Amino acid sequence: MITKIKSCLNLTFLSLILSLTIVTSSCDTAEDKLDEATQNGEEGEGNSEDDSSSEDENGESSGNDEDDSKASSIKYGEDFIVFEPQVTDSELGNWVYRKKGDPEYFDGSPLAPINDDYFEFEGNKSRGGKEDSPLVFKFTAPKSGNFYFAARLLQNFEEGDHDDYCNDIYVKMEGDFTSATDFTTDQLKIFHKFYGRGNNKPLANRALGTMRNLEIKGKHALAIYNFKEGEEYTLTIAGRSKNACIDYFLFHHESLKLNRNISKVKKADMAEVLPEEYRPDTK
Ligand SMILES: [Ca+2]
Repeated sequence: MITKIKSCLNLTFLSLILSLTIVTSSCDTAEDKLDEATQNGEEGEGNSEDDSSSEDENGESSGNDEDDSKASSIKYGEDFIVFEPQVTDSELGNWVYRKKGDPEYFDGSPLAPINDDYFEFEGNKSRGGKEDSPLVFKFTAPKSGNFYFAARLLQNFEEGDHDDYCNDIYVKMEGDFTSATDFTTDQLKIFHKFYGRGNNKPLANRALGTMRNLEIKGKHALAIYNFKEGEEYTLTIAGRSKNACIDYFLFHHESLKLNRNISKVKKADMAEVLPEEYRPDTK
């Protein structure tokens, strides 16, 4: 009898444990569900993070709005192409986009940088260095023939710099072109120094001027490319000397004879000596 009661109690105890186990396991299930819910919640937060990152993207797009404020496009004429460095999609690396209001920005005189902005190279030394921070520009030739290449230059000198410092970059060209200068086509396809000098008459130590010469193995010549109408070309520039600043680039067809205007004036500022249509459009 006692044994029977014991077995009965054991059975009751067992069923109690079983029930508890079921309750507990159902609690686990509930916890699991809570966990799942939390995970979902986290995923939800993740989503909201995604949302916030899309807000960031929007933020970036407001950054892009800022970019828009610096946005510039390639201006095509019948026989010229002009563009500011900020049209590039490349990573800027050691190039800095300077705009009026930046404490480092230099206004220039008598003609300020077009659109009150320019790119300044902050790598290397002011006397030069190796190719750094390449920027790529793609454009289509509006006409066949020989195009001179020029860049409006600002030499943002530092104390002690010579006037031939901060005055060069590297350039190379890709596409279906031939050389129209003293260098071979193959030489124009790899980086070489492209340099100029500023007009420092109105200023003691800073100048806006023109880059238009290549230097290859001690030889100097104008940068002239023979393009084919409708073909796309890729110009790549890279930083060479620190504090060399580029306001804009111009390819001008030889029939325009613009190079004469630049050659007539010592240390000419291309923006000053060429008609206004050969400058980038202003905003
Ligand atoms: Ca500019």
